[in-house]
Amino acid sequence: MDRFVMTLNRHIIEQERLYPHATGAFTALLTDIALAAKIISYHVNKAGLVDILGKSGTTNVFGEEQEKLDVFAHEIMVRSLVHGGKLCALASEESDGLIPIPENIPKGKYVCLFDPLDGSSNIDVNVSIGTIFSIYRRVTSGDGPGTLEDLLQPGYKQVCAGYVIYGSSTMLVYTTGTGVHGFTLDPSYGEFVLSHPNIKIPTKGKIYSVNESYFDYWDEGVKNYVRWAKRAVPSDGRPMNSRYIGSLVADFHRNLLKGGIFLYPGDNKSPDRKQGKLRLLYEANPMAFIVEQAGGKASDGFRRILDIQPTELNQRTPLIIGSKEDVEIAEEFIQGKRSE
Ligand code: AHM
Ligand code: MG
Repeated sequence: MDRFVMTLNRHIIEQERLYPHATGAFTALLTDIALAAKIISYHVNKAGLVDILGKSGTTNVFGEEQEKLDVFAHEIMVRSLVHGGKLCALASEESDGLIPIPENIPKGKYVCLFDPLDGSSNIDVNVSIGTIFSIYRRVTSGDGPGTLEDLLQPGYKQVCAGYVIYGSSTMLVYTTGTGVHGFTLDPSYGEFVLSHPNIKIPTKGKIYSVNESYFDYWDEGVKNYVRWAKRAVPSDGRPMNSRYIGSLVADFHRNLLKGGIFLYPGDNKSPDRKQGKLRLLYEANPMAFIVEQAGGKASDGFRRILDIQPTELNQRTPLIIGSKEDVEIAEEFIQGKRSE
């Protein structure tokens, strides 16, 4: 089929045909997520008009209460997803605990976890931000409400993961375990169109992406890796290039297409940062599933991210993710197997 006319909807349907017992639940779920993404995208694009329309927490010229964009994105995701009858529970980085499906709505066989607007502190300065999502099959039997057990699954059990990046254009990138595919929103007719089929991350990249202001708080292994990455050794392509936006979806997306490594290690700046900042279920797992499907790697320095058994919804994890060789080199430093 001509690439130009491959819309997200058609693509999902074709992917679902690969599974003879598929019920169409998946198509419905991803369609709901794509609709939420279009609504959020529209509002993110309008965010620069806050000075005209009124800032969050105030009233706009029409006397209406303004909502913070990340809270708004959370509500749009929940409203788009709860009514479809395909989910038995949800969880969002923007809310504590399991989000139940209302009583009058049938409970489906999937759960969805999401970060509705990651990097939202960047909205004010017009930096790309994103929505990240992750879908699992429920593990509890029956068709009753889902439980925490359904949500606390290791990442290798994901059946779908993706993100939407609100950047110079809006893109939705997703995997169902058969490669990674990227769709760009054509604003003229409001459709996501296949623009990046079967994305593969280069095996080795030139970019390292980390918040170096935490350098003094890192373990020696992380320090040694970053020292290695920036040392000038032209024969093996170093120094690597430093690029850090501070918006996970944007940093990850660039590295996925160009190759490289993103690190958010733990540090000792304060006791709650031992495991870094990023959340296993809402940020690390979906990105790890995507990067592996693209031929890359994701680790906490010692373990494959997708093998970690979560114990709580808000669990944090160090994240080292990107091109396979780059992540493997970083792991060697972090594990103390090499120091230069
Ligand atoms: P958020 O979920 O509160 O938006 O925070 C997550 C963001 C990521 O997008 C980004 O990688 C990280 O925080 C940046 O943190 P830092 O400013 O510590 O480098
Ligand atoms: Mg986040």
